[in-house]
Amino acid sequence: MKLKKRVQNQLWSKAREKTLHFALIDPDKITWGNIQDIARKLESAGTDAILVGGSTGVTESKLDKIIIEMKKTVNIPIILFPGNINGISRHADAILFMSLLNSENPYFIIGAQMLGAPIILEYGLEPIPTAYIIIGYGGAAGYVGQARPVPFEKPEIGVAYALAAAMLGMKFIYFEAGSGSPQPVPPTLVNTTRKILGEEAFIIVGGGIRTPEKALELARAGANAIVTGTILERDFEKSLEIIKALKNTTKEG
Ligand code: 1GP
Repeated sequence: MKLKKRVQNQLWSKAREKTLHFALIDPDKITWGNIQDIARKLESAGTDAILVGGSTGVTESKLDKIIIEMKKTVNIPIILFPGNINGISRHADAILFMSLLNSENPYFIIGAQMLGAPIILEYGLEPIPTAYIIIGYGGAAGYVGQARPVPFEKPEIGVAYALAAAMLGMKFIYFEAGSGSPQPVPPTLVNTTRKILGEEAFIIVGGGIRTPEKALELARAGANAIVTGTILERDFEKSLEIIKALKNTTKEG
């Protein structure tokens, strides 16, 4: 078995230059206009990948439809962001193959992965091994995933999860405050994780990021990629501002 690595390699190499932006599209929440037009605007503003997925209301046929449409117009990778095994589409470029480390239910730590792995292999999708750690608010992902969220004011517990993930060989670490969270994850969580794990970790941060200032603060703390979802649905122009702000981040040294 030889698993693909093309998307991961592309993300690592782009992340050496700047902090990336991932636009999250929830198939259950798209109410706005033309999906092709949206994807084209996101790509031309500078987003680096489109994540597709959500915690509720996702079906494979909805995913297929959205992804086929977007692929007609954009070249950036389209990466699945599954909440369960119904979040797999053969048309995507890759899938965040996540383990929800702080779930209280082993199904979300390894059960869904066991069910999904043969399907991913059959579809020839690239799995991106990702530790998913839910912090604070949690939102639908926290509720559905039966997480015991790490308190916002206890970032050291989040760091310990990231450290355990690294020791288990996971390179991608996703700190999730939950979609629509009143606040993003604390920058100190990102900063401390970066200090301990160094450049070996690809840190993704999402949940509650709705302004360029917050996105830049987390970028400065050491995030490799910033995910925004809700702001795309609520204020599309604002989401383009976030993307453009991140486009101008450059790595020191
Ligand atoms: C949710 O991290 C993502 O899984 C994005 O969160 O919808 O708050 O941008 P928002």
